[in-house]
Amino acid sequence: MALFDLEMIKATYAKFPARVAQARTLFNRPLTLTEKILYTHLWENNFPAQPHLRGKDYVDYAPDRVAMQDATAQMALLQFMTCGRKQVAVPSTVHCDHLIQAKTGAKSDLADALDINREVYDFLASVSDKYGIGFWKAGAGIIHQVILENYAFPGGMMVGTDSHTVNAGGLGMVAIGVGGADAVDVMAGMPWELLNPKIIGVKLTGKLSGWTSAKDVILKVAGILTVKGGTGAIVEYFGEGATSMSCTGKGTICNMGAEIGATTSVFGYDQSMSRYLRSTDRTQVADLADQIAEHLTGDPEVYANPEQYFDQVIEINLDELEPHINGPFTPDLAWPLSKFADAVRQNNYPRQLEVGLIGSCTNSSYEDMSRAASLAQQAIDKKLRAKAEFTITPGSEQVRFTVERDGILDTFDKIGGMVLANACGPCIGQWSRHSYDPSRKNSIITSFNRNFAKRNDGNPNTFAFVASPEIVTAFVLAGDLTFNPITDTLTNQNGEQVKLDPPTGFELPPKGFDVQDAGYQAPAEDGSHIQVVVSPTSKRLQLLYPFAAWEGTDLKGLQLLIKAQGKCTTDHISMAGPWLRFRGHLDNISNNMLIGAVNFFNAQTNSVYNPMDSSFMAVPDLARAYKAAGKGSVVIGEENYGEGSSREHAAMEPRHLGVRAVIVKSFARIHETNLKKQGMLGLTFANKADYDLIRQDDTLDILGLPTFAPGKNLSVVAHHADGTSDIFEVKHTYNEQQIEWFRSGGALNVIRRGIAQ
Ligand code: MIC
Ligand code: SF4
Repeated sequence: MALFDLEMIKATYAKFPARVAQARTLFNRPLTLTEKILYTHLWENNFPAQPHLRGKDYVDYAPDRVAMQDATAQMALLQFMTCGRKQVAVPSTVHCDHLIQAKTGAKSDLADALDINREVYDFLASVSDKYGIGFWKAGAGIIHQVILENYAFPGGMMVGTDSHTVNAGGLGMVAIGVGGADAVDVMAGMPWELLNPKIIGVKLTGKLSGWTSAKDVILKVAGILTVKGGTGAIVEYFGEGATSMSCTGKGTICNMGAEIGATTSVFGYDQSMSRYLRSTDRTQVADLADQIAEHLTGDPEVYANPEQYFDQVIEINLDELEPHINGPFTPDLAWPLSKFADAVRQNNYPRQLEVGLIGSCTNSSYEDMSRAASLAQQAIDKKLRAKAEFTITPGSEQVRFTVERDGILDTFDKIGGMVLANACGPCIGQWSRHSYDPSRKNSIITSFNRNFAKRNDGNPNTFAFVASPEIVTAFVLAGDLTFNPITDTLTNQNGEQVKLDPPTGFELPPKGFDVQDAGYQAPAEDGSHIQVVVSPTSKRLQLLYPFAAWEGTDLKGLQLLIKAQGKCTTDHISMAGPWLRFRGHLDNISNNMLIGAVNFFNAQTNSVYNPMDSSFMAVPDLARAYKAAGKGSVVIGEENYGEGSSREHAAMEPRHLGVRAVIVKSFARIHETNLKKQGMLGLTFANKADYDLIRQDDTLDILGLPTFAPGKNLSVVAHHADGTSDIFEVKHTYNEQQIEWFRSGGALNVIRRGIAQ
C-alpha cells in the first residue's frame, strides 16, 4: 500500500470518533454505520442544517480516494487535464480492465489488447504519471477486485468512475459510482456533492450453507426492491448472517447493489474484514481499524430496533434462502431455484444452456473459485462431462496466480473450462463469441451482475441469466436450465445416475495469497516534466473543448429527437462492446448515441423521423442534422432512464450533438447527475401521463429558464404539426450549484473558473 494511502487512512481514522460523537449529539440518537461514515466525510465539518431530511437536500463531502477504470478514465482525465491542477488532491488509481477482448484465452487476448489499445494505455499511463495517479496495467485485474484487495478500508469513502465501485462496501467503505466529472471534483480537491441518501436496512438472520451463497442474497434483494427500489438510498446490511459471511461475499452483495439503483451498500466492520485485510497484506490497516472498531459499525440500539432508524427494513433468513437465478434481460427478475425449471418451461426460455461464465468483478474471490472448483472436481470424480462451454474470468492477477498455484485452474481445465484474461471481457460485450448462429434464441448463464439485452455478446436473441458461480458451474455440467442440482441427478459417462454434493470451499487461501507481478506502476514523484500527447488525427482520443454557456433565454423550437419506449439503460444510450474503443473520442463515440433505444412511434431501434425531409434516419445522424441546421433537440424517455453504468458518455454525447433536454418519467441517479454536470437539462414529467402528449413531429419549448430555481417546476410546450399544442409542467432536482452548472454550460467550466482565480 502506497504511503499516500496509509497517511490518508490514518487521517480519516484520527477524526472518525470525534465526528461520530458530534453527529450523535446533533441527532440525539444512536447512529447507523452509514451516518457515521457520511458525517466523518462531510466537507469541512459542514453538518447539514436539517440532518433528518433524508432524500431531500444535497450535501458536500470530501471522499478519501478515487478509482477509475480505463473505459471511463479517459474522459475523466481528459476533463481533469483541463482544470489546471498539478497533482491529484487525494490518492487515485487507474485500472486497465475494460478494453481487453475475450477471444482465445488469457495470454493471447492480453497480448492482442496491448497491441490494439496501445495508444489509450500509453495516454492513461502518462497522464497518471504526470498527475500522481497509481496505474494498474492491463492484465492486473478488474478495478473493483483490485480495489478490494489493495485500497478499500472500513469506514472510508471513495468515488469511482464505474457503477460497481460499490463493491468496496464489502470492506465497510461507502464507495459510490460516479461519472468522470464527479471524480474530477474530488481529484481537484473540491467538495463533492451527493443527495442526502435514505437508508435501507437489510437484516440477515441465520447462516449461509449448502448451495446458497452470498450472491443469492443480492439476487433475492434485487427481486424484492427491483431495479429502481434502491434509488436514492444506501443499503446497510447487518445481523448474524452478515457477520458470519466472508468479506468477499459481502463484496459480491454490495457489487450487485448497483442493479437495484442504490447509491451504495455497506457492511459494518467485523472479523471477516479483519481476516481479509490481514491476508491481503494490510495488517497495519486492520490494526488501525481494530482501534476504532466500535465506530466502524452501526450502534447496537440501531440493529436491535432497525424499524426506528432505517427508512425501510428488509429481513432475510439465510437458513431458508434458496439459490436464485435472475433474468433474462433484467437483473431483478428473480427465480428461486425450486421455481426456475417451471419458469423456463412456461416462458419458453431456451432450455439448453450454451455457455456458463464465472468470475468478473462480482464473483471472482478465492472463495468463489474454490467452491466452483469443488463442483468441477466432483464432475471429474463422478465421471461427468461439461455439457456447455465454460469460461472463467479471474478478478485479479493475485487471485489468478493463487488459484493457479493451488490447482484450481487445473481442475477447471479438466472439465474444459477456458480461463480468460483478468478483465471485464464478456461481462461488457468484449466477447468474440464463436460457433453460434445469432438468429437463434439461446441461453447463457453468468455469475456477473447485469444481463440487459445484447450486453454480453451483442445478440438480442441471447437470453442471459445471472446466478452464483456454484449454480453456473452446476448448470454447465447439466447443459440444461431445468436442472435442479439439489434434487436432480445427472447421467455420467458410465450411464449411471449421479448427484452433486453441495459445493465446499475456502474463505481465504489456506496457503495465503501470492503473486509475482501484480501489475502496478507507481507515478513519478514530480510529474511536471511529463508531456501528455494526444494526436490530433487520433481516432481514439480527442482533447475536449468547453461546452457553450446557456444563452440566457428560454429554449424555444427544440426538435424531438427520439421518444424512447420502455427500458432505456446506458447500454441503450451509449453501447459498450465494440464502441469501447472510442471512449476517449467524444465525436466518434457520439455515433452510437441512443442507437439501442426503441423509438416509441415505430417500435424500431435507430430509426427516427426527420421532419425536415420526412425520412427515417439513424439517431446520431438526425441529431447531427439538427445541429448542422442550428436547432437544439430533446430526448423523451420513460422510467429509470439511464439505469446501469456510470458512463458519462451517455450524457456527453447528447450534449455534444446538440440535445438540450432529456425529459423522462424518472431517472437513474448517476445518469441524472451526469446530465447536470455536462450542463444539460434533466427533467421529469410532473404528470407521467404527459409522456403520451409527445408526437413524432413535435417541436418543444422549455419555459421558465430565466427564473430557474430549486424546487420550482419548468413548463414545456409541445407544438404539434397540426397547429395544436399542449403545455405541461416538468419537475427537476437542480440545486443552486447545479443551476450554475447549467448556466455556465457544464460543471467543468465552473471548476476551471474557480481554479484560475
Ligand atoms: C458496466 O458494468 O456497465 C461498466 C462497463 O463497468 C460500466 C462503466 C462503463 O460504462 O465504462 C459501469 O458499470 O459503470
Ligand atoms: Fe467490468 Fe463487468 Fe464488473 Fe463492469 S460489471 S466492472 S464490465 S466485470
